[in-house]
Amino acid sequence: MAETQTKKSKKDKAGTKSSNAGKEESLEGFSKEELHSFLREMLLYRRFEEKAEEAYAIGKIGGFCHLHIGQEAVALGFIGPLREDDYVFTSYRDHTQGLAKGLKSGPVMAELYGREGGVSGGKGGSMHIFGAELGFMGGHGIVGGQIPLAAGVGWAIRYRGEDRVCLCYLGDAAVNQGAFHEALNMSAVWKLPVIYVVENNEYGMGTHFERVSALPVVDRALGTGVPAHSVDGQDLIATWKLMDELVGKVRSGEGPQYVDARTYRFKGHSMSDPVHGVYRTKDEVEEKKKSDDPIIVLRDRLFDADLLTEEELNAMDADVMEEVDEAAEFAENSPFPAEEELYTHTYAEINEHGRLFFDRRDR
Ligand SMILES: Cc1ncc(C[n+]2csc(CCOP(=O)(O)OP(=O)(O)O)c2C)c(N)n1
Ligand SMILES: [Mg+2]
Repeated sequence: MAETQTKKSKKDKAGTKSSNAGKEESLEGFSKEELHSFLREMLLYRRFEEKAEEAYAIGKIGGFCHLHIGQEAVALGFIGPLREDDYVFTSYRDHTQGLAKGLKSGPVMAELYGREGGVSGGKGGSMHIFGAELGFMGGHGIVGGQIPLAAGVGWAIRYRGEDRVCLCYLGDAAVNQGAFHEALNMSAVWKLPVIYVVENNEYGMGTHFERVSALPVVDRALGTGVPAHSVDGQDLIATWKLMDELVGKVRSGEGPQYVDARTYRFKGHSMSDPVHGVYRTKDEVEEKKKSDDPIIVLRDRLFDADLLTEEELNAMDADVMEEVDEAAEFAENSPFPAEEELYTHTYAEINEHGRLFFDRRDR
């Protein structure tokens, strides 16, 4: 993301400085240290994903790999205000949310590389980043599959009388799944402590949301009784503030909430897809990258408020680059899982007749 390093003055001259119109959420309430940590965190996600992209291109990562580039503020803005013992569920576009919930970059990268040191032992890959001990409940490849699971965890929280919160991310295309409506309805009836966040990046693979929905994303919770909100998901500060407020409501027993987080994917649907293809224009993507890059939006706001210098930004970037290089090195040095691992963490065993049967041995 060379653009992040571009000098502000240069950008101003070129007239390409990110437009902060409508993105003037006050920085009040955040210390300079906090704001710097936000920027560093989002830079880490970006550099991590760029490294994954590079590793995929040279065959170090195989299978599916969906990047979150462009959507970083949605990861940090919703997970940041949570407590360590809160839960997070997400879809297959899951690397940065795992990092945001506290997973280390080395084991996340090793999972992408399919190595033993990965967070899922190298057997889950990009779509199955997990960290149950940190409340990070995955990484789900079935569109909408995580929604009823999150409702189930919400129910468990209530049953145990805890004040934890469960955050459930889903893509815009997932609101057309039956499970979405069933889970939201039950969540409202039982006042479950779940916050459903739609990462509304406008597309489900190559299909624009308007082609598959008569109503906008924010209205799709209508009829379930779950209160709905819409936020500029490219504005970290606005996103963080909204989430902070919602977490307070949910923790105090008000029941579920629903958020339409308006965002945009800067890369193709997955690593095997073109950046724009025929479903959106190159200009559309370029325009969004210029006006709506969440890292540039925050960076420029800090520059404008004299809360960040070029030197500080460069040092921050060098620091995350080093962390990401170390993550790749960690992945590289981790062995592939042993062959016997094919038979662990699975429900199946081969019985004496050579047939596959369900098995609960390792659970
Ligand atoms: C039940 C199901 N149907 C279809 C697919 C194939 N599929 C994978 S991703 C995807 C699009 C999902 O888009 P969205 O929910 O908007 O998430 P995004 O990729 O934009 O993050 C589809 C249809 C799937 N994985 N699961
Ligand atoms: Mg989408």
